[in-house]
Amino acid sequence: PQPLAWWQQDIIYQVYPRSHMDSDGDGVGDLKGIESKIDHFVDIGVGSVWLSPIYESPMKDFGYDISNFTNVDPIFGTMDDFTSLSNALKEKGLKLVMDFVPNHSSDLHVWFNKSIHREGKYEDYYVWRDPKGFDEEGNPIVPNNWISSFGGSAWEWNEVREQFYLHQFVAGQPDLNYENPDVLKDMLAALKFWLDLGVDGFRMDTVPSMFEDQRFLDEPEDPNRPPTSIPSDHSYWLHIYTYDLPATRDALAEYRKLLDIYSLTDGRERCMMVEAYVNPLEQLFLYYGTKEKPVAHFPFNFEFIKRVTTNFNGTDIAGVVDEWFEKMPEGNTANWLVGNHDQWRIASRFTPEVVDAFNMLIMLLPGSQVTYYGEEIGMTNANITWEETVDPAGCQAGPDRYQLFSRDPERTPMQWTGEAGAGFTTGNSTWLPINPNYRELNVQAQNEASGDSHLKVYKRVSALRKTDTWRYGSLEAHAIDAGAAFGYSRIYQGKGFVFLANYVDSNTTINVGQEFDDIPAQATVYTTSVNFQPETAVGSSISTSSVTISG
Ligand code: TEU
Repeated sequence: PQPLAWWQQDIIYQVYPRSHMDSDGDGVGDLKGIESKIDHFVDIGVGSVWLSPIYESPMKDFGYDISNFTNVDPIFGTMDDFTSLSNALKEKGLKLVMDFVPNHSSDLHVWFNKSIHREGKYEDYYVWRDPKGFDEEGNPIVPNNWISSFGGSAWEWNEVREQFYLHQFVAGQPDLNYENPDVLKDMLAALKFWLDLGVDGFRMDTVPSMFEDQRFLDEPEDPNRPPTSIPSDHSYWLHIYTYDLPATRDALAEYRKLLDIYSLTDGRERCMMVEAYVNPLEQLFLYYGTKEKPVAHFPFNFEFIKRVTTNFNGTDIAGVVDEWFEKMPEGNTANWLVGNHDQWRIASRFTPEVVDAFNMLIMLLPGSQVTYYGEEIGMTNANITWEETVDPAGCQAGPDRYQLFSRDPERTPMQWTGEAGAGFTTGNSTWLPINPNYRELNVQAQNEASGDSHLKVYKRVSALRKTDTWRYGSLEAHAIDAGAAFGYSRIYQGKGFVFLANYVDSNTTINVGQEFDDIPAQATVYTTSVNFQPETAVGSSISTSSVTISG
């Protein structure tokens, strides 16, 4: 069998830099902090670290609003700190993946200032439109009904240029105009800057937003929108003129080409993963591109987030797995994840008891895997009050609705120890409150636990990804006992393992040999259940004939 590339085999670990580790006591995580925690990455067996944006930014969207694409923000450190981190990761055999935000810059980027003043080639670097007219009070009327993801119109008036500019997120994130080929050229140069520093890959932010239909027509109302829907929940209008236009993939293919040049030159594979919340799967899979014109190595698989909701069971899980493998065009790699900095944490979306089940589920399926920091210890959403809310998605929703939209709860500082500051900071305050459950729920406690812990389970399971059974094993996956459970077997050359999870509050007895084909006598069964039972711990060799998972 073909050897797997690093991004296929080894876990990709997402670090949200503000919340990972604070080296200077200012309450915000930084690059030196991340470097000081490399042992943790090694300890849990991940293979690469993806950093959410660390670029210069006024932080209106906490780094996703970039004022200089080729420098590090002082809150995170210096370029020297970056080089030091990059070298330190390399020394341990870890890859470095950076976030890249192709769709927009900050309104404080020099390009935007030049664009406001119509300076030279920058005049059309952003999406500028005349007002539709002026109302009785003389206020300019927006060009059309396009809305921002965070609520309200996507158009912001600029007094100086006397035009509106487009922003699909906060007003401080003006949309770059990819109709202008110079924009792509300059953005490629920014990407090249980081490639020259040895970066191994990129996560491309909100790519479907890159192009807009040039007729600037009103979006039609979504016929299926619930009567209570509000603009910021994305279901108010359809997004046919502002989202997922075919030109997007042509531009991304140019980014990919640049990566491939680097890979071909020195034989180190550079990887591109793209963030695209797109339905249906056939449409999402276009982001893989083709053999002749590759686009992404993979578009993130958000299906477990979108389709596995409160009252899910094994049938829902099986549905996601089946559909992905059925529809994914041949020659591509699947990928699995259950969280990121925009989504509630697993323990809070469901219950803390399913943390291991989800970690195992996504780590042992064939395909790439992404872990959001803190999921290895089952961190939970923090309770953030309206006064403490800083995320623009929460702030713009207002005091009555912020809890529905704010992404602060899943972005709180990493819980390293039970000491004051959670081992995250020596300072007295942090940019977001530390979840008070850090006293019990932290890396140190889970490492030292006498019994099992989320962390111990995670480590054992991540070690399995380094075996040939995981690498090359077959996959047989299905719901069991009418959806009470879900499981899969992975078999390679007469060896194998079975993953079984019970999702209901009652016992399920599973005859593994009957449920799955060709189970070797010495297969290892990895079970988990709603009530985590240390006796049936992960990786214990259990007789394969019959396994009871208690609910
Ligand atoms: O998110 C893009 C995106 O689709 C978001 O609108 C997402 O649906 C939302 O955050 C859910 O609340 C990316 C980044 O992941 C996000 O953090 C940024 O805020 C956004 O782009 C703008 O750069």
